[in-house]
Amino acid sequence: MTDADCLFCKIVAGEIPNDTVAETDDVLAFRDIAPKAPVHVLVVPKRHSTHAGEMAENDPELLAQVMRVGAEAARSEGVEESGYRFVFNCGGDSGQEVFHTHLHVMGGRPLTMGV
Ligand code: DGP
Repeated sequence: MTDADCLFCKIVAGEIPNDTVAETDDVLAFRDIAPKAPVHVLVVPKRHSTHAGEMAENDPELLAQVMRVGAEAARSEGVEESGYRFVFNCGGDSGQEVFHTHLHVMGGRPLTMGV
């Protein structure tokens, strides 16, 4: 399922260019357009869903794939040893701006709780 108005569905469909880091049949990982750390990769399921909390209930296997690809991206981006952060924003108060499930993988410098 895709949402015609969804930015990340358009990236998955190739309608908007992206800097791809990794891709599987079900998941795409690409660099964030406004990185908040030296490494900032977004990992998205190709199938549309609103956020990770929804996926955890409706499609936990695909959510696990998203996290696996995130861990592989951390390794390929060179931050596995130094450490990195996984972030899922879920809904408005979390700061979520794009309402298509995405995992932020951030690293490359010491991170604070404020990022
Ligand atoms: P969030 O606030 O959790 O919804 O994060 C959305 C992220 O998406 C934010 O860090 C910026 C990123 N972003 C927004 N538009 C684009 C885009 O067109 N391309 C890419 N690569 N990233 C985008």
